[in-house]
Amino acid sequence: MTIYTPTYSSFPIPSTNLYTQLFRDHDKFDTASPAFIDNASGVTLTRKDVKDMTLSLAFGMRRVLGAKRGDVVMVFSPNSLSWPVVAFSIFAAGLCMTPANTAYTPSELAHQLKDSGAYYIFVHPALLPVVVETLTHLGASPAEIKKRVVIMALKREVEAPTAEVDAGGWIQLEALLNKGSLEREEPFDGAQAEETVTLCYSSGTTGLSKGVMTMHRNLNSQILATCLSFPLYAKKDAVIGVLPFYHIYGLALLVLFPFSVGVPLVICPRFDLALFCSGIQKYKITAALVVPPIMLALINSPIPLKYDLSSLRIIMSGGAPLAKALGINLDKRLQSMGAKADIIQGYGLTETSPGVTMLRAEQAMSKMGSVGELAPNMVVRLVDDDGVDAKPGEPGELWVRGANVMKGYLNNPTATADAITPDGWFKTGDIAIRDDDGCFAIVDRKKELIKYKAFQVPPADLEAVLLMHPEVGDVGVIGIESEDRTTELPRAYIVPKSGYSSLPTQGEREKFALEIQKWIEGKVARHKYLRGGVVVIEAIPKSAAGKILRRQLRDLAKEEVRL
Ligand code: 4UV
Repeated sequence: MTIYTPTYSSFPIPSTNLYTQLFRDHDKFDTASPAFIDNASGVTLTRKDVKDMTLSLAFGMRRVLGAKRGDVVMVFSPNSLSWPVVAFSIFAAGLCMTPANTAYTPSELAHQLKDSGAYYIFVHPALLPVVVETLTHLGASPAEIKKRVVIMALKREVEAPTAEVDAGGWIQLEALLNKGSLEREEPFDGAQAEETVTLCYSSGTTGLSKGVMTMHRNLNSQILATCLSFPLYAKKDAVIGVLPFYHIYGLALLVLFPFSVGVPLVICPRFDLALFCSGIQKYKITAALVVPPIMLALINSPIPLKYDLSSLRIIMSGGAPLAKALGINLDKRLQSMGAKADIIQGYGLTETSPGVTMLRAEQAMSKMGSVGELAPNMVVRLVDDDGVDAKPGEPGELWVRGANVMKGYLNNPTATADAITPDGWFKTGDIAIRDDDGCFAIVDRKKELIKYKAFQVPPADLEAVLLMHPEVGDVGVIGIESEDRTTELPRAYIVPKSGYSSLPTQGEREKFALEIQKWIEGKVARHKYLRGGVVVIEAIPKSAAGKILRRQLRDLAKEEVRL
């Protein structure tokens, strides 16, 4: 068996809870320095603010709300100043956080809510209607809804809560603050390292979204590994936080990592290129963590030219493949603007908390397109379909073992057993090649997951919704490459209920396809829309066991003209 090991030395993973890890060096840093800054308003939380509020809110969660150790709390909010405070409080109070994608429709949110068993929901005021509709649909009474929902906004971040929210008598975040401090009332026992601290949702290699049981120790390991592979320094660096905090990439590398090393995070509620660039200029941002579509916008839009981006020293892409040309073009554009940053790439998964590999800054140019070296405390194998080692230099499925690998999928021992071998190898479903310098390139994806601009689109989700359409007999969903080759687009192959021959002309089939494409809008989150089109076919190719043969659909896609 060939096992590839990192060049970084391994280190012991602290067996404390994540709260302790985050605040371990708190007193070493200037506690009056900014920890989180709202990019739009400039409102700032100092490190002291964050610590005080965290302990106070953790107390409020336990003693005012009545949450008990291990309870699951949902967070449903775009990036905001209160986001890290709520997250840190959940960790401090010994609760478990399940952050939800803010684009979710009520039925998607209901799946995560039921599956995770979350009782309390911390929600941004603008998303309250989605939560109310979800809970009502799940049978909660108006009184119960009022007990479970907390409006997630701090007085200092909103002018005033919206009249509707205020009038509704909802529990406000502020009402849970200043009632006491968890530190004084309930000292930590430091024995939670193996407990689940977050439940982010991922479909893994197959099926519907599942709760990924990430342990305190997984995230402790991620934080310490990032200190080696992507070092940031207090007083020198500042990071811009535009990626969604509910996704493991944003959560680990924006919410947790900069804070734990004393570096401020400038928070953007959503991606707005002008606000993003003005934030870089205003706060002299040194590190930007992005996804390839943001890099594309930085290259192609005239907006960045209006700003001074010369403070940037490093830009990291992740979540989806970064084409070498994209990196090179961004480098050129930055240089044309008098800026110079190392453009690197990280690779990981929700299930690996997330870091598996990261390119070193000094290799940015020479290895552009590579996802870099293995992270500390992780080992990998590259294997073929039978679990046999790929020959050196040849592609194979990447299997990973080590400190970042999740405990398993919540309430789903079958999916866990399919994903993790008895000797601890997690099967990523990604095909990689390793070069002679120990750097990896992700060359293909074996699993069914589609990534639309780094957002997960599980085909099974879309198939289940499409089967609810009265005219859909059978369906298979795959991802196709966009014309500009920058992302995958979800595409559905559909067999009409009345049979293929019931739509004998191309015109009828196209009309049906367009109807379906429109019908799905509003029923699923926007990133799952069928941007890759709908194609009517005679039969969905399936194995003897009834499994959709997606490879055959992908072959079909290569031959077809996009509708
Ligand atoms: O579960 P998930 O949605 O997780 C992520 C995690 C992203 C990152 C980004 C930067 C990091 O440093 C890091 O540690 C983690 O997206 O989706 C996991 C799948 O996304 C694809 C791959 O198919 C994973 O199985 N993916 C993620 N990053 C890359 C990638 C990449 N750099 N290149 C190609 N595919």
